[in-house]
Amino acid sequence: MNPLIITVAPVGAELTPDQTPHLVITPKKLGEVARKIREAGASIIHVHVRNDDGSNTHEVERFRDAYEEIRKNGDLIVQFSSGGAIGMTPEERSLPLQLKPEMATLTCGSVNFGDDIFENSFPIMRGILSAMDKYGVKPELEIFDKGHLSNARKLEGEGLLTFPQHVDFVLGVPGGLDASVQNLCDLVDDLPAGCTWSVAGVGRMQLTLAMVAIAMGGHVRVGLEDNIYYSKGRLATNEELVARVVRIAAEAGRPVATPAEARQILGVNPLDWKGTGQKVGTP
Ligand code: KMH
Ligand code: ZN
Repeated sequence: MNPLIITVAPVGAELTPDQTPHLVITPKKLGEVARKIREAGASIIHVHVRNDDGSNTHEVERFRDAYEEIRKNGDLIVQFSSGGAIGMTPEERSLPLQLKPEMATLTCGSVNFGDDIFENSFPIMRGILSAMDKYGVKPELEIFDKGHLSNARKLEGEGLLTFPQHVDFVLGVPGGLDASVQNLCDLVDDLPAGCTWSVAGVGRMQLTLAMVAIAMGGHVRVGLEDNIYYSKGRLATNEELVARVVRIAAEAGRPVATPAEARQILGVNPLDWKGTGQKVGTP
């Protein structure tokens, strides 16, 4: 069985500190969480950053500090969010890519997002892709709705993407495709040949879809960005969400990928980081 890649999204942009005491705010705390989730079995960390007061930011310096703290705490693949928070400009969302993270997300289309719209027009997607291309960042295609795969094909037709790619199905956002097993199977059927995929179920479907992905040979994203509960009424930590997936994978006979194995599976460039404290994004 192919090794299971576990991605953790510990922060997100929608959570507020009053919802859970486990929301990570400072880069230092993010580094500590990176160490804990690595020890638990994760291989990718999906990064959003916050100001000290908990509000959202997409400032390059904050990403630099976060990247550095993660690197001090181990070898996780670092994946920046290029989605940011609702209301951020496309330019703001692209700027941290200059730090050359190994990976970054590319949401493949606009989608209703609660009462808001998460805007990803073709010009926005082209702009983010061209920054990724410039800085050698591997995209993870975020698919919130069925049509987003068609949009990715259109970008391929324009020569801006090549397949296969790594794809993450984010299911259950209010306004996006529901988090059902049937929807996941339909999306997997529709994937271009050779793509690898993971699933991020929002809310209580996180666990169900993780179990289904383990059985189907896909990969899994967990973390407080998508779900803050371990079970009904009981708040989760990121590391215990990982530990549960690792236990289920073990029962299913699925080995868990180390970051080095995940780099190989995904074709991510090896670490350009040579030691604790080195600034990233400098030649
Ligand atoms: N916060 C959402 C509006 C991403 O990280 O690329 C977008 C998001 C997707 O979280
Ligand atoms: Zn995100």
